Amino acid sequence: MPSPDLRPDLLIVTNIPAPLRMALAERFTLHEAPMPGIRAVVGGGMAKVGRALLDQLPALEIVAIHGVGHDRLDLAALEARGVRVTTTPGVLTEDVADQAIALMLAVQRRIAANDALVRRGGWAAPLGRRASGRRIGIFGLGQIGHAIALRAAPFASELLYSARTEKPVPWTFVPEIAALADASDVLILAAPGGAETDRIVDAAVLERLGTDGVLINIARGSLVDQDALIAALAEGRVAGAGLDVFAEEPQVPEALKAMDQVVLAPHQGSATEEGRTAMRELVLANLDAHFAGRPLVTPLR
Ligand code: 8YV
Repeated sequence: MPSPDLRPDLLIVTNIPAPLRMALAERFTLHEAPMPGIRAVVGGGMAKVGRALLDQLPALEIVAIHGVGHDRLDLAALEARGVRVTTTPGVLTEDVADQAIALMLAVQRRIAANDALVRRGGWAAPLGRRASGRRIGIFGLGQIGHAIALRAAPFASELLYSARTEKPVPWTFVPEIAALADASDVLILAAPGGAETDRIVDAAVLERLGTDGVLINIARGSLVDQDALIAALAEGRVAGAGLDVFAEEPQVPEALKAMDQVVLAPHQGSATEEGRTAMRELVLANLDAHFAGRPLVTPLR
């Protein structure tokens, strides 16, 4: 462990778990605001690092993301300045996929609403919907989308997916999201955020999902036109939604909180003891490798 004055300066740009902060504090001098000596930045998958911040960090060498998302990093600007970027792929895939399936089942079987009912002393519950035998569409078939597909397949009468290109998988490729929504009873979003997917689930896509349709989002809130979703849910133009992510986290619209056909989670996809331990270790391994002059463990590119 370097002596306190020799510890490199590190800037934390989002909320990070306390155990990660403690481990970083053993190796680095931590900062919450930019200063010229900063050599490393750490943040979650929602971390924003753009030109305005980079201009204040002339000594920056590495951005180590605690997560797989990097849609709010200006990768071109980082590359132009020779700043290295790492994420934590692989170690959260299964947990995020589990969360997608948990939300899918919870919405269809009214798990959250019924839990609240019983806690209020109630017993007479409205019927749910059968969760098996559904047409399940997955938008985005990267590592996480693929892991969701493996879990969803036993529930599906047909499993469909959208991706940039067709993949060597036994599921039906539907390139365009509106057509995917049309052919699905459950639409699960598993694609990265960013300009390409910004509000790609709009009123028209929700219309195609239809009155029996359920939307599950474990990706990014930015993929969904949240106002259009609220309107579609309120008017019964889609049946329900399971949402782990929102347009302006941590804000969740009151309208969504009031709907019992919706299951809400505070961005918990990767939030397991095991997943977060592995994510933390990977962030530290990447930073240790960088500052020891060794190859990065999981460089973004
Ligand atoms: C985390 C995420 O909740 O991986 C991502 O991109 O959004 C989540 O796994 C977040 O990064 C926690 O720091």
